[in-house]
Amino acid sequence: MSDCIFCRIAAGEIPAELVYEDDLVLGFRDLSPQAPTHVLIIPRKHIATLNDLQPEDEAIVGRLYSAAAQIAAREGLAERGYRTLINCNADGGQTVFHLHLHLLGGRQMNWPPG
Ligand code: DGP
Repeated sequence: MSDCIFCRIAAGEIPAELVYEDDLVLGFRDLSPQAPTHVLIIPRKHIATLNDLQPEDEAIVGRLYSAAAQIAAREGLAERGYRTLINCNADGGQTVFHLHLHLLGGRQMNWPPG
């Protein structure tokens, strides 16, 4: 989608600091990091929210998580731990309507989240 900022990052039209790329997903550093490591992992395919997932997208969701684990290992977070999360719609705090998995690490995470 031409008016989607994450589609434009995936297309290379907007710069981002890429940390991971494969045939289904890519990972790049968040513009406004909330932790020492804050990476967004997105599908190449435009899926607006978690509500819009179709049965045929299940492989993409699996890949989002396996990419997150690989990035966490590369960033030295695996043993200490890290958090992954997907915000959905207004109450979930979603601001960019292209599905993305947040990977946060490098500090102690709080629970419950805000
Ligand atoms: P969410 O609130 O879950 O929709 O998270 C959207 C995240 O996207 C937020 O942490 C800031 C980040 N973000 C927004 N625009 C850009 C951008 O142009 N580049 C990058 N790298 N991150 C962005």
